[in-house]
Amino acid sequence: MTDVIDTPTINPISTSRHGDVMIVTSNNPPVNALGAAVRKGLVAAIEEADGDEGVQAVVIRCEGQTFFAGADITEFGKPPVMPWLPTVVDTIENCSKPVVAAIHGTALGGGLEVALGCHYRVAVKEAKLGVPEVKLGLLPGAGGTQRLPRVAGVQKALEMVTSGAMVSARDACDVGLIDRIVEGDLLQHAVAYAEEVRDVRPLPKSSERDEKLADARANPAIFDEFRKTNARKFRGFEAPEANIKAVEAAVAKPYAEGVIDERNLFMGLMSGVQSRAQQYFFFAERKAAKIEGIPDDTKPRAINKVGVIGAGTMGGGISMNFLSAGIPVTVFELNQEALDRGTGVMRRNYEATASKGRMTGEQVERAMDLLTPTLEFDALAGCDLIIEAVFEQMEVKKEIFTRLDKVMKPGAILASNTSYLNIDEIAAVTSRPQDVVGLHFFSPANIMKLLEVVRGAKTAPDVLVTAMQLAKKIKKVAVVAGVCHGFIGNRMLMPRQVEATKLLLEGATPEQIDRVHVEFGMPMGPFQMADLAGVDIGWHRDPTRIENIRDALAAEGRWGQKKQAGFYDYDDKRRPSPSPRVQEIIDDFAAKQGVTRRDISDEEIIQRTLYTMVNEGAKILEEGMAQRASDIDVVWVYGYGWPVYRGGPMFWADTEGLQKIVDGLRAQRDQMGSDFSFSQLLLDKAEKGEKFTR
Ligand code: 3H9
Repeated sequence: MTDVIDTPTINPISTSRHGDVMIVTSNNPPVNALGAAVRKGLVAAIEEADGDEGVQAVVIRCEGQTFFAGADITEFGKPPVMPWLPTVVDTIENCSKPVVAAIHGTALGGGLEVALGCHYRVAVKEAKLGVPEVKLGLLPGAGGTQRLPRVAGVQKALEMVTSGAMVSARDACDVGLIDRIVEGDLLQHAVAYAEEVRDVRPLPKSSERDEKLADARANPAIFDEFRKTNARKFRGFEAPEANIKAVEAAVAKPYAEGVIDERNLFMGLMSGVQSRAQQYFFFAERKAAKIEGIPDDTKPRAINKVGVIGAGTMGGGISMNFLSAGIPVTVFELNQEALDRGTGVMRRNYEATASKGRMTGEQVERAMDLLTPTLEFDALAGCDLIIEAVFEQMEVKKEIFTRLDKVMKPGAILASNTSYLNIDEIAAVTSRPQDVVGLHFFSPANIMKLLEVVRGAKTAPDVLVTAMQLAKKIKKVAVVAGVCHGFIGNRMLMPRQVEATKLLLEGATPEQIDRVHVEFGMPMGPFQMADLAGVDIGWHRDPTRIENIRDALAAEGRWGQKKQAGFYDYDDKRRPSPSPRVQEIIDDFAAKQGVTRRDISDEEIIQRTLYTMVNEGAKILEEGMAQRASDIDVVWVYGYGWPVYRGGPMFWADTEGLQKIVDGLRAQRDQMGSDFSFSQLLLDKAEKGEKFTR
């Protein structure tokens, strides 16, 4: 590795004086990432303060929306530019004058490490602090894993480094991460604080403290307990374990040795495919919000009131998103019983959240107060956005949209939560197709982060912009999809299901196929998913028409978990076990179709189920149904739990090698008689040695 000495032209770091306090200000929009110029400027500023007798203390602060949001992720993978962040943090800590961090917005990753290098930290009460490196497949690599446990304690540090979650200024203050919370003018308070501590010597250095390590030194078993408690959460990820090891080193070794372990662990993660996948995904998620072909200055429509048609599982979950964001919702149902049931479920869901301490009773009431249940269709008229969430039947949807067209005020957005149906056909029954859009929420809609925004042929640009901005407001990640059967996510699910079912006939069991998917990192396999969603979903409801295994199960009432029988048998606690009856059904079909059963390898299961998905993803891309390959990955990570450390199906395809995928698919088609068509884009890219993602 060669070091590059950078000579930035614009210095984002400026200094000024307030009496004998030097104020060091970073102005590096949008998030004050600690890029090379910032790092260089910080070191220069500290050296200036050190060398100037007129300076008695230093305040480090940031302009704009936030304190430093961490290392500049766009620099990762490029040749390192001096000075390194660890050097910057050490320089700050070794300053001969007290340095105070003045924190607003978020102090994240390297940003929090800079704050930990400072001798004191003051923050506004709205500030949040965290070390989200684990979400990028990394660890805090600028001394953070060594200083954090010394300042906040080992248990808190373990929680923070392995979850990446932010803590509030109040919590941070409670554990000693923040010295003072201030209200009003942050800079003024920080300068006053600096004046108070200007003569304190020796200066408190995070790296030299070890009183908070004592408990863990006396009881090193806490690390294995922590691993055990969180084993499920960390399954498949490399970074949490490396983070734990680094904190373990902080406890077991002197600081100078601990940082060497930290560096080695950091470099190990950085060179691995998981962190590459997770960094890729960080940008994929942000790119998804950008809509191609729409002018940047397109203004969103105001959404102050939302209407939801249907108070069932979907409608209720959708409503909760808006209520939680403080947006009033009118929910419509056909009869009082359904309405009461729906509102009851919403209240119980909120109360369950409150009982886990994630909401206060007051917040529950505030959310529920924003809900207006109604049996009057006309009561929806004043809403700015209507989301229809009734059954997946085109005729029903058309009828609703015809009524909406008559009732709704001009400019209202009319959305359907359909998961498969043609938005253009629905829009065509209205006189305002430009106002119609698909908003496909994923179940449970109040929890799942994904929102597919389905762009109809006539959907107006400002409707799309509104949908994307609203998604952010209700804490969803939105991806634009084109009109096609199943849009992005469900469309790719179909070939996977077809292939998984064929594998059953050829000799695999539901247990084997599901296990292979879970080992791959999915939260559940295709048959566990079918049992959870309902084997009867999409069933033609004619018990005499048995054309496949699913029909046979549905005809026998094996509708999945809800009936305690589906692809698995379930006990009273919904614990699954392999079903002899299902095996009989599979054997019967295999015999009827003359399929010779054989041993199926785990590798074959991965190839056949996932390669066909990739092929479908490539078709979606070539047809323009997704704007970019990374959008497909966002859909799969947030909508179906694809393991983020594998980036998403398209990123994974690139790591697998597109030629290998094409060869695998060819073998599948020739030997197994699989009857899919190839994506030309996949064939072309494989031939040219290209990738879907960068
Ligand atoms: C680290 O620190 C490693 C060290 O421990 C060790 C080093 C040796 N770099 O999210 P937004 C961009 S690892 C570069 O939409 P928000 C982002 O791509 C780092 N760019 O805003 C977007 O660009 P665009 C640990 C970054 O208000 C724009 O800023 N830190 C970075 O919803 C706005 O972002 C993290 O992981 C970055 N670090 O949320 C923090 N961060 O406009 C990551 C953002 O072109 N950042 N950008 O699409 C965040 O969590 C959120 O951005 C934040 C603001 C909460 C700060």
